[in-house]
Amino acid sequence: MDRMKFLEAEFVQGFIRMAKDGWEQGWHERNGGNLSYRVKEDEVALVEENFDRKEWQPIGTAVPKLARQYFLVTGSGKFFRNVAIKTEDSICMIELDDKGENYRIVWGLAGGGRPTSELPSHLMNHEVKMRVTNGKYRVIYHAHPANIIALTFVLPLNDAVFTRELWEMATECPVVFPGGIGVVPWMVPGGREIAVETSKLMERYDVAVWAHHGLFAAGEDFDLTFGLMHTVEKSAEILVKVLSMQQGKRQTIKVEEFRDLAKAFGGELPEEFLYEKEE
Ligand code: 2HA
Ligand code: ZN
Repeated sequence: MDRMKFLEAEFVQGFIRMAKDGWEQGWHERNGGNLSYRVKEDEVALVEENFDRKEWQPIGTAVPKLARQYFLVTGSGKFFRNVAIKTEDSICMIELDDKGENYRIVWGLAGGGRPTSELPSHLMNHEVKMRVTNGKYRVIYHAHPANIIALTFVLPLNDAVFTRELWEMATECPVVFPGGIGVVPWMVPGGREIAVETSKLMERYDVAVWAHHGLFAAGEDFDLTFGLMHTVEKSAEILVKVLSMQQGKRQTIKVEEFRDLAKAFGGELPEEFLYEKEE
């Protein structure tokens, strides 16, 4: 395969486009949010000649299953707004050591800096998702969409309630995230503890809410991961509108209708989310 300039590589272009799309959605005020992509071996080979390896730094957690893998990640304190404009200063590519305990920057953050403050959460989520999807999932995305955050002030912080309420607000939701959605209670961001809690939820879900903070989504590629974030936030927006118009819903999608939907799409929806509600 021909070697190429870093910024021309398709995976780098995909990363840039996703950051731009997230900014345009209004999900990334100031330095809010972060994005990471687990780079394929042939993609590493394609851009390797551009590398300038910096010194090893501790990750702050151990991800042994990700040893020696490469990731493209946003920088700590960097603005999504700038990813497409000042790419080399806003993102970096990192390499993990053979224990999965340290990383080093191999490209980017030209003006200095570190990878995202949520690196432990990103890497622990990657480690879980790589295992449970047999290596298929490569993208972890954290954003601050306003409507899903608003709901964490009025709904109980409970996986079943968030799943069911979001499923009800748009028929495509149970098709897009049939596994449901997890909820992490408020915690201090940026460390190992919140990373551990989030990665436990990622064993089962592709998407997890951080109460009063934002959303984490995981997926196979940029389109699917962005699309998941977008679908969840759109559904949250509809719920916020409904709750703003009147107390409760006049009508909604019923439990039997969810079962019909599952049948029509040849999937299954976990029964624990199809509980009977008190009217
Ligand atoms: O500023 O979103 O969670 C980046 C973040 C921290
Ligand atoms: Zn955040």
